[in-house]
Amino acid sequence: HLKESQGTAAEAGTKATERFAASGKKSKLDVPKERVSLLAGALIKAANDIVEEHEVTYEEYNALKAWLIKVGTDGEWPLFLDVWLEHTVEDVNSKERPGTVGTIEGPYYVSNAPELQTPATLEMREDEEGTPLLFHGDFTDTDGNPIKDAQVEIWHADAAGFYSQYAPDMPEWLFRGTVKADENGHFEIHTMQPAPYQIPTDGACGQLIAAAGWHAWRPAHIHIKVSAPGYQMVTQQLYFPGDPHNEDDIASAVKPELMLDVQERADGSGNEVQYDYVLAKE
Ligand code: MBD
Ligand code: FE
Repeated sequence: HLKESQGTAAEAGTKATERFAASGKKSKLDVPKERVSLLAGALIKAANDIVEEHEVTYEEYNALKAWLIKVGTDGEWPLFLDVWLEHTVEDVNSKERPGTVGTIEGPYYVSNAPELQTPATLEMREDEEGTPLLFHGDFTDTDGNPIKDAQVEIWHADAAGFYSQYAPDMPEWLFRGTVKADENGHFEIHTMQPAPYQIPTDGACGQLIAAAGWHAWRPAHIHIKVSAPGYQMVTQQLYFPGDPHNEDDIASAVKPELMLDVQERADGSGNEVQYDYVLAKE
């Protein structure tokens, strides 16, 4: 499947934009007037300060205007914001929460992925490329007691770096699932190790990256949302030691606590990793 076509940045961006518009997140636009004035004012001032400090020319101003318009027409506002801003929003908002560390959600989450009981196998194609990975762990509360009715929502890219529902010709729920832990809070998920991921290079974000001489890579990662009734949800990603992009993730979303300790399975059937979740009460 490494030859599957990626589709265009605008196709993926448009889907991400539509998905965001349809999600509950957008209905929370009732930010109080005082905060809007404070935050929008601070943002506008910061931009004006940059113009003054760096003596921005009209050529540069018009390049910016054209580029911002293209971010919208390519549907890349979710991508742009999640890559270059969400990490700080996540940091600021998770500081006080005890238990398992989180990181950004990114633009490619899809809610209501098929429910699977543990031990679960994520949907994949018959000749799926990659190294099999058995990902397992246990849920406890912050006192070390097992948690009942916990679930792991998991989504990740395939070995070619593509996400189902955001690239053409992929099964709808490929590498996406909602895995129910057992009554002891234990879960087991069979999947394939994802590959490093390059954000789309043919859209507005890719244009910025090329124009600035940056790179478009994120390290290989597995996206997770863990939850249980009465506990705070944790959104995070898990990473693989040795990935060259763990140190220079374009989305600044790697933390040491999110590094997996991957082992080869004794029977040679691929890799295995344990990662435990500690959830804080609501
Ligand atoms: C991704 O897969 C991702 O996780 C983030 C944060 C941004 C772009 C693509
Ligand atoms: Fe991702």
